[in-house]
Amino acid sequence: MNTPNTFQTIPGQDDLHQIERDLSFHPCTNANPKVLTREQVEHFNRTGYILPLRIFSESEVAGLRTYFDNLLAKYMSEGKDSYSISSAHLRHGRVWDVLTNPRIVTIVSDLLGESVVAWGSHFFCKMPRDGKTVSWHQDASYWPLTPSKAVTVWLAIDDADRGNACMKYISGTQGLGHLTYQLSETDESNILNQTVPEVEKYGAPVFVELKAGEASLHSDLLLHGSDANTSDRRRCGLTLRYTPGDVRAYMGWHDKGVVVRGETPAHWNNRARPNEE
Ligand SMILES: O=C(O)CCC(=O)C(=O)O
Repeated sequence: MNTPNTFQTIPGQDDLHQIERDLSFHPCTNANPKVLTREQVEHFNRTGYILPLRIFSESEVAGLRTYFDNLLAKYMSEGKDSYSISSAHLRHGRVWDVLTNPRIVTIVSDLLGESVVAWGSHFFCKMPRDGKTVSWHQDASYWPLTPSKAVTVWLAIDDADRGNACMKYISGTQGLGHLTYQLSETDESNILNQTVPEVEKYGAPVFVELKAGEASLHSDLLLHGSDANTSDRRRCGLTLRYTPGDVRAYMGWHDKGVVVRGETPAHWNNRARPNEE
């Protein structure tokens, strides 16, 4: 069977509007997490995020960074930009390995349960002074998935801090349901296409400062974004997306799935590791 390796990063508004989605927050009910503490689980339920989590040592992440440097050079030599490496686990074995890494999967399973499908891997690589922003948004608003139970692990490939435009969250907004957004204006230089306006009314931003090899974890309903990188330092993060097996995917997205915990749910594909590094 031929399975696709490329998917639209940003599905069309008309297609999304045709899907009936439950976009409400589903708190984690796991009273006996294996690697997270109960306080971290409670923090996730209250704020919509957990950070920082050390995943890879400095030397491990240095190896991953060298791999990414080469991958990026290859994509750029083909005329693509530094945000274009998306659904990378379907083409690159090394990314599939990170997506399925047991250290990450055990953390995510503490939140999502004993049936978990990994389905997304996208490098958000802000080059020095590239001028691009990620406007305030909720991930679930973009995704043809229901119910909205996905979590993202944002793995720092480079150190990320306020100086080179780390991500920023607004705590607690995962509990507000699907927020009204507008389509982004061109002058926002948004990598995506939705903007939730007037976010100040929901609280002050939390800056997601991470050392390379650390990760943050956020709910698909948490408001987040990032400013333009005005520094001379690159800021790359690899987003890894996970969903419990009872979540339904539309627009063919079930085909991106890799089952990382439990049996293969009837609805999802379970993609094998690609040979290409
Ligand atoms: O890396 C960023 O600046 C934004 C990432 C993001 O929007 C996401 O993880 O959903």
